[in-house]
Amino acid sequence: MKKKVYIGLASDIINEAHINLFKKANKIGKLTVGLFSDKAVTEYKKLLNLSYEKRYNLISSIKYIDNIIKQNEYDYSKNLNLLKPDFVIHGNKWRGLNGLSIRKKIIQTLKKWNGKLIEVNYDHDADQKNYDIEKNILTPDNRISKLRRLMKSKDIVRVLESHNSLTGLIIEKMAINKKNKLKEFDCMWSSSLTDSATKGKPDNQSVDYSSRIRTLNDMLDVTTKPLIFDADNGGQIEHLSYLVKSLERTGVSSIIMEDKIGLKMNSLFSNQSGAKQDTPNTFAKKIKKVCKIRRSKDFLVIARIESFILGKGLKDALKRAKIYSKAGADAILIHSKEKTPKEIFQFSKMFRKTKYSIPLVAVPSTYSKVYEKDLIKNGFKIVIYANHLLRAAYPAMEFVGKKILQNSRSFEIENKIIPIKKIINLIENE
Ligand code: SPV
Ligand code: MG
Repeated sequence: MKKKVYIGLASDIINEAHINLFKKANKIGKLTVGLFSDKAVTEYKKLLNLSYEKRYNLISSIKYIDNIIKQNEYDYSKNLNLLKPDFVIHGNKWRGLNGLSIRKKIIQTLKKWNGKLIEVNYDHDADQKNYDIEKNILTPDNRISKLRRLMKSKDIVRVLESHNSLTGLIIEKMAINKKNKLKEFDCMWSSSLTDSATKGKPDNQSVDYSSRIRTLNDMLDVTTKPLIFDADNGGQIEHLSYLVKSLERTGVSSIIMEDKIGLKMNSLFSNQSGAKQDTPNTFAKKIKKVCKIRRSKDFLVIARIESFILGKGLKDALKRAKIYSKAGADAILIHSKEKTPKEIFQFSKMFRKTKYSIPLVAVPSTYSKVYEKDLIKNGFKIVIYANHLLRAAYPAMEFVGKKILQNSRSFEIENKIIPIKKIINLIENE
């Protein structure tokens, strides 16, 4: 009987090295490719630029591959136990923070039926080429679709505020290993509060959309992760189509609009007496408009409800959520400035029972004790840490400035700041 060979594939580029590998595997026996789902990929590295379906199409015409199945976890065990291949072929570089433990598990699993792991030499040149090509296939469309794909493949999409390219790079590159799984921020949040504060202006729309979009361009230039744009109330309905067009062209994945009118005021101010909420039906028109004018269905419109911020209560919030969902919103951000998530959890409990239920977004700035697992349990699909990088940077900069003044030199703070070399290495020289 023909031997069975298995190769796990988590790439959106097929190069010569891959083809040679498939060819070799096909000579040994019947080749099954376990194509990694988005979920499996994000367990150990960043989401790929191409969706599972696009990657499936890409490899389905390769004649050396006899069979393609989905591998839904980085851990190979499930598919290996199902298929019992004689051989697994893999490059001799094991990526990801837990790559080596995955390798060990493959060897152990294969042992059960005398199967073997074959490791082939890793091709550095091909890998570098892949990296270069990968950058080029990051079209705005590919980036736009990443948020929806993440919502499908993750328990919760973790979003962190970014106000410039450097914070974008921090979000792009930071990852930790927790319980043998990769943990990272999936997406950037372009916050009106921190973008304005970075420019020394109040969060009242004095920084106009042109300036906001310039910041977006800077961030998107050097990153590959998706971005959600805080559009305040979206501005005039007559101007929305120009805004949406610019956002889609730059590769932004989502617009969040809040249902407030008049001079904009940040929602975390305790005194909201000057702030007014739009009528639900007028605001719904803005949602409908975005749905109509967006080019990509993957460009998500998220409606932000300010009822709790303005003391209007649960009933008003639920009434609005239903109207906004009916108007075509892809998700609801239910905002709150309470110390606990009690009111947003009450909201989600009721809302999720209705036929208008759509994914929920939380911004736990004031109720920061809440764990992500509790947000997940209560039906939240996106969590936005809305201002934290700026809040971290500001006191650090003040501290250093003061210390230089006090000491009349900078030596004392050398061990509190990163070496210049590290900053240089942070930035890729293309
Ligand atoms: C922002 O980050 O700009 C937001 C969230 O809109 S909040 O500051 O809570 O209004
Ligand atoms: Mg804002």
